[in-house]
This record gives sequence, structure tokens and C-alpha cells, in this order.
Amino acid sequence: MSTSTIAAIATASGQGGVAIIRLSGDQAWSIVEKLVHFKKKNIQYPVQTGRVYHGGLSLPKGPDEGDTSVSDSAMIDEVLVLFFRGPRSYTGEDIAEIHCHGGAFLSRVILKACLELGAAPAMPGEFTKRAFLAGKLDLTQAESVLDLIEAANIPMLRMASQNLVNRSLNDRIEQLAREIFDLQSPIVASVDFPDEVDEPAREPLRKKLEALQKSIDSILEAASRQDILRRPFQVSLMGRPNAGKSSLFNALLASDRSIVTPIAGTTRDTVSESFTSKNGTSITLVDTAGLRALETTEAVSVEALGIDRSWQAAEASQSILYMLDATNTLKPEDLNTLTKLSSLGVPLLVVWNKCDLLSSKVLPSNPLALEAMTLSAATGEGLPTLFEWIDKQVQTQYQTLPEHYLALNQRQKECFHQCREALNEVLPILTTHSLPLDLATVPLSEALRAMNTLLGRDMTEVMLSDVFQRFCVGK
Ligand SMILES: Nc1nc2c(ncn2[C@@H]2O[C@H](COP(=O)(O)OP(=O)(O)OP(=O)(O)O)[C@@H](O)[C@H]2O)c(=O)[nH]1
Ligand SMILES: [Mg+2]
Repeated sequence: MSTSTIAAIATASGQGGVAIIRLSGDQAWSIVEKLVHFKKKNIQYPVQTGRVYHGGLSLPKGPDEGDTSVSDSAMIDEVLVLFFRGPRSYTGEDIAEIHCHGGAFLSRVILKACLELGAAPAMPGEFTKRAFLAGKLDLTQAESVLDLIEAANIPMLRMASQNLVNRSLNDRIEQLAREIFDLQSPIVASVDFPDEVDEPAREPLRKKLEALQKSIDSILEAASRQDILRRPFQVSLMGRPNAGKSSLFNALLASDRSIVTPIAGTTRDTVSESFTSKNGTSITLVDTAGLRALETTEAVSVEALGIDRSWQAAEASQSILYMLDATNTLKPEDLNTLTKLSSLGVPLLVVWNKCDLLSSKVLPSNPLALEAMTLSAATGEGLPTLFEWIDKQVQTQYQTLPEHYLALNQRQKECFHQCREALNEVLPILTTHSLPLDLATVPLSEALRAMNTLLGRDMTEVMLSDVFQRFCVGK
């Protein structure tokens, strides 16, 4: 393990209330001490773990600037410093965190000073990688840290924290690894000690193998259903030009995000923005270019490119709102589009907009018998009902998901698939008596290796780098 002291800004870039510069390694405290002037009465030596210290931060002077000690007059910020002594820390090393005011420039200046005082810039995920290498977290727990950071809905938060705290996914993998080992060991024993150990009966082994295959299939099946939790819950606004998509987009977000004009074809590209629904899910709302049948001469126009993107948005959606101008009638073009949208198998709501311009609130005819409502993006009438409809879609799509932690990432799924493929090779050996049983040891070892890789055992530096470079710097 590297013993260098690393440093990074641990908070998101930009301005905020507080920014945190995190250091990990033997030099963490000594670097902080060169920057922060603590009141003597507030600090005891050796510094205590888990304590917060208050002080003034000054930048160290260059060699030609005389006195190099920190002083109040050169102070650039008042900071809090949190200290954890290794090995009882996140990384297993000494950790110091400088909590400064949340200026983007300020935090960069402090980081630069830490680097000039000997810290190395942390790579993405390097703090968590050090925690993994120090045995503080196993690999799936480290991946759960990333899941927690990236989560955009409550079930994903719950699943990630369950695995982080209770090692729920790990326990499941370790149990499967034990079952594979139990299958393999009597075969290996009979091969290694043919005089002392009889060849095991094939039928009980076959039953064990099939149970194992079933477990892995059900894990992969549950994981594919839970994939939805790893994606943003996307709701796209579709419809002909001028239906009021951008107006509704802005009304739902309560912000003037998209351009609205009376000119048909105003929105040329998809525009995305997120809001948090009542039940705590991050919803990505997408405004799209208006759909219309184009002349052949317009096939490569900006509008055509925009319409392509509208369809891409529809295909990536968890729900679609098809907007119509209630002062117009349903056109054959709308029917074509609605038929095509229905075939995507995504919940689809017909939204008759501009109801403020209608004298009667009776819904126009709806030949496809699709779920429909009226609203006015201009006055806000009907918006609460639309928010409820979106909430209902989230609930319905999340409710049917398996409860336990299986929202596997791509790496984890690949390991389960490798294990499953290796086990597939074992079955014909167990069921064909003419084949020597010891042929099963190789695929069973491969299946075990896949489970070990899942847990982060026997991994090369390259494989580990692959996992941790998905993290942000400072985590
Ligand atoms: N009276 C009324 N006018 C509306 C309503 N919603 C939108 N409009 C008007 O309809 C026109 C078109 O609105 P947009 O929101 O730009 O329509 P769009 O569907 O995004 O149009 P494109 O971007 O061209 O596809 C604008 O003049 C809006 O002010 C509404 O609920 N009531
Ligand atoms: Mg628009």
C-alpha cells in the first residue's frame, strides 16, 4: 500500500456553505499544522482522534518572504479541522479534514497549499481504495459507497446503505461461494486421494448444482428488474409543435428553463432538468422538439435532428406525457405518434393543454382509450393532478421490485454471469456417467474465482483501478 499522504477537495465543485479538503496519510496532521493556527488553549498534544479543532488558516509564505510560520494577520479563512487517527479511520490512515467556507477559489487555494506542503493529489476514489486495501471495506461495500453517492431514489439509498452497513450482498456472495466449494471439495478429495476417498454420488451433486444455478438465476433476474433504480426516472414531454410542452416543462419545474414562443418549432433540442417528487425520487423531466411529419427536403434539417432526439428521449423514458392543444382536434398525425408511443410499453398520459381557453371542460374524444387529463400550463390548473400521476408511476414501477440489495452494477453482473456459465459446464459432467467426474473441478474453480472477484479477492491492480476510477476525486 502507498504511504504517501493524499489530498483532495471532498465536496462538490462550485460555491456552497462549506467546502472540505481531505487529507489521508502519515503527514495529514503535520501538513494541517503548517496551515492552521490553533489557539494553544484549544488543543492538546497529541491531537485526539474524532475531535474538531478551530483555527485560522494562513497560506505558507514563500522562501523569500521571511517568516514561514502561520499568523493571524496572514489569515485567509477561519476553519474547522476534523482529525481521525489511523487505523480507526475511513482509510485506516490518519485523516484530517479542513472545513473551510465554501468558496470554489478558496478551497482550490487551500488544496494547492496542501500539495505544496508535500501531499499528493488524490486519484478518483483513492480514499475508498485505501479503505479497501486496509481491509476497512470489502469491494462490494466500497461500490455501495459509490451507489449511495449516485442514488437518485429512496430504494437505491436503502439498498446501498444496507450493503454498506450490513454487508447484505457480501453475505449472499459468500454463501454462494461456500456452496460451490461444498460441491467441489468431495470431487477434489476423491481425485487427490483415490485410495482413501470414494467418488461422490453424482445425483446429490446434481441437485446441489441445480439449486445453485437457480439461486444465481434469481439474483440476475432480480438485478435486471432493479436496473431501473440505477437510471434516472425519466418523464418526457412529447407532442406536436406549439402544444405547450416547454410551457408545461417550465411550470412543472417552477422555473423559466425552456424558451417559449408562439412560433411552432421553437424547441430544437432536448432539454433536461431534475426535480424531486413528493415521494423523494429524483425525476428527470425532458422537454423535446415538437413532432411533425417532415417533407423529404427537410430530412436532414436541424428540425429533423431535433425530432430524432425527441424519439430517443421517448425510448429512454419511464413515463411519457403526450401533449395536445385542447383548442385543436386530434389529428391523424397525433394518432400515428400515439400508436407508436404506446408500442414502447411505457406508461403514457395524454395531456390536453390550454384548458384555460376552453369554454367547456369536457375532454375531447380519445379514440385510443388512453389515460388522459386536461390542464393549463399557463394558469397551473391541473398541475397537482399531473404531479400525482407522476408519483403514482414511480410508486408502481418501484413497488414491484425485490426488497433486498441486488441492484447490481455492471461489474457485479458480469461476475455472476461468469459464475453461471462455469456452472453450466458442470451439469453435463454430473449427468453423463461416462465422463470422468474430475472434469468438473476446472469449471467449479472458475465459478469460485468469479465469486472471489466479486468480493474483490485476488484482483490485479488494473482491475481495482477500473473499479475505483468511477468514483469522484475526494471520495
Ligand atoms: N392560453 C394558453 N397558452 C399556452 C398554454 N401553454 C402554452 N401556451 C402558449 O402556446 C405557445 C407555444 O407554447 P410552447 O410551450 O412554446 O409550445 P411547445 O410545445 O414547446 O412548442 P415547440 O417548442 O415549438 O414544439 C406559446 O405562445 C405559449 O404561451 C396554456 O396552457 N394556455
Ligand atoms: Mg418547446
